[in-house]
Amino acid sequence: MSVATQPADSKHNITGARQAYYAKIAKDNMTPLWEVLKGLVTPEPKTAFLPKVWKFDRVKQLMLEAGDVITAEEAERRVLVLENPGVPGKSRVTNSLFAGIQLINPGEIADVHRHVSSAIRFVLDGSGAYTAVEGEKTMMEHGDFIITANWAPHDHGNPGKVPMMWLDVLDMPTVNHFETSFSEHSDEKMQKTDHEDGDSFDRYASGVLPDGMPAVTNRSPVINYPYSKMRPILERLKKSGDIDPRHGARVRYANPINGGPVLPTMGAYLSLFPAGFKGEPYRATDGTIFCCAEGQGTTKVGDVTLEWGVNDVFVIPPWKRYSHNASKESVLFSISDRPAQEALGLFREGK
Ligand code: 1HN
Repeated sequence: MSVATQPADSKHNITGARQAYYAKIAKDNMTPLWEVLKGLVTPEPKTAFLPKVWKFDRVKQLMLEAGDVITAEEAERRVLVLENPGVPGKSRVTNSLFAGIQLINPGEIADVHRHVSSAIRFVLDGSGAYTAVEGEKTMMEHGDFIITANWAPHDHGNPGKVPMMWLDVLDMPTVNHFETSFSEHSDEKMQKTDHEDGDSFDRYASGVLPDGMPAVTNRSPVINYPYSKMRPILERLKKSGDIDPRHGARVRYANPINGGPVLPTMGAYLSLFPAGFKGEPYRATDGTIFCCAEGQGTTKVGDVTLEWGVNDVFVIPPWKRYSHNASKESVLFSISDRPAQEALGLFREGK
């Protein structure tokens, strides 16, 4: 008997009738919204992702062991995925972002490829290695922030003497959410680099722009934002007292053409916290990945306290209230999908 033709007095059997009806409509690939509505349209953001810190001492040891079990060439990219413990098996650190640590040993290369996913690198440990992006070969130094935009050819190599490690963050889960992934491998092992190291920074981020250049505005033309250039700016902010009670003395990595985010899908900041900084609480809808470039401190997220030091990486899920404390003068890099949320009108922040 269908629900519609049930006599009014059959209330006692309503559950059975509904179940039968649900089973029936399931065969037509339909399901009742009223059974799932509350879980779909939540009054506040709901997340299965958890706060978590990866300590660099341990990460470094495990990365070096990865160097014993596989070459960079065999792996294509020798990366250990930072898996959020709340959502294992999905290669995600937040719902929209991938994070991993990459190792290139002396003498190794990671050859040329490109993909729709944009990537950023934040350099952790070592020196003497390079990343080549769109014809610019940039040497990697601790704290450098390197972008590889959508479809930009890129390769890495380590002609130096020590292992090189960095944090990779990609918008891959976002690209895969839209089911828009393309990728291709080049036959070249290394791309031809006809732009000297630092070319894109000097060319586009020095207060002038090449005249007549078409203004590409949805991504930054700068390949590397070197730590050696960013760190003194934080010092200026600190000295002039431009210190946000939540975020410290903070700069946003910008597209020098229009001041917008470096990439449409990911935005990044660099924050300095004076020694003894006790941050006010903050929360926002963008799950955020932090990496400590200098110093030592803790970040309180709800009942959890994450302790961090140099090169540790930690993640704060969306809409979880957190506050930073620095025992020493500290610098934190951070990255999230905030530009994407803002473009879609989704971003919210608060106390
Ligand atoms: C990738 O292409 C790189 O080019 C690093 O260095 C990490 C993680 C997932 C997919 C592609 C790289 C990656 C990646």
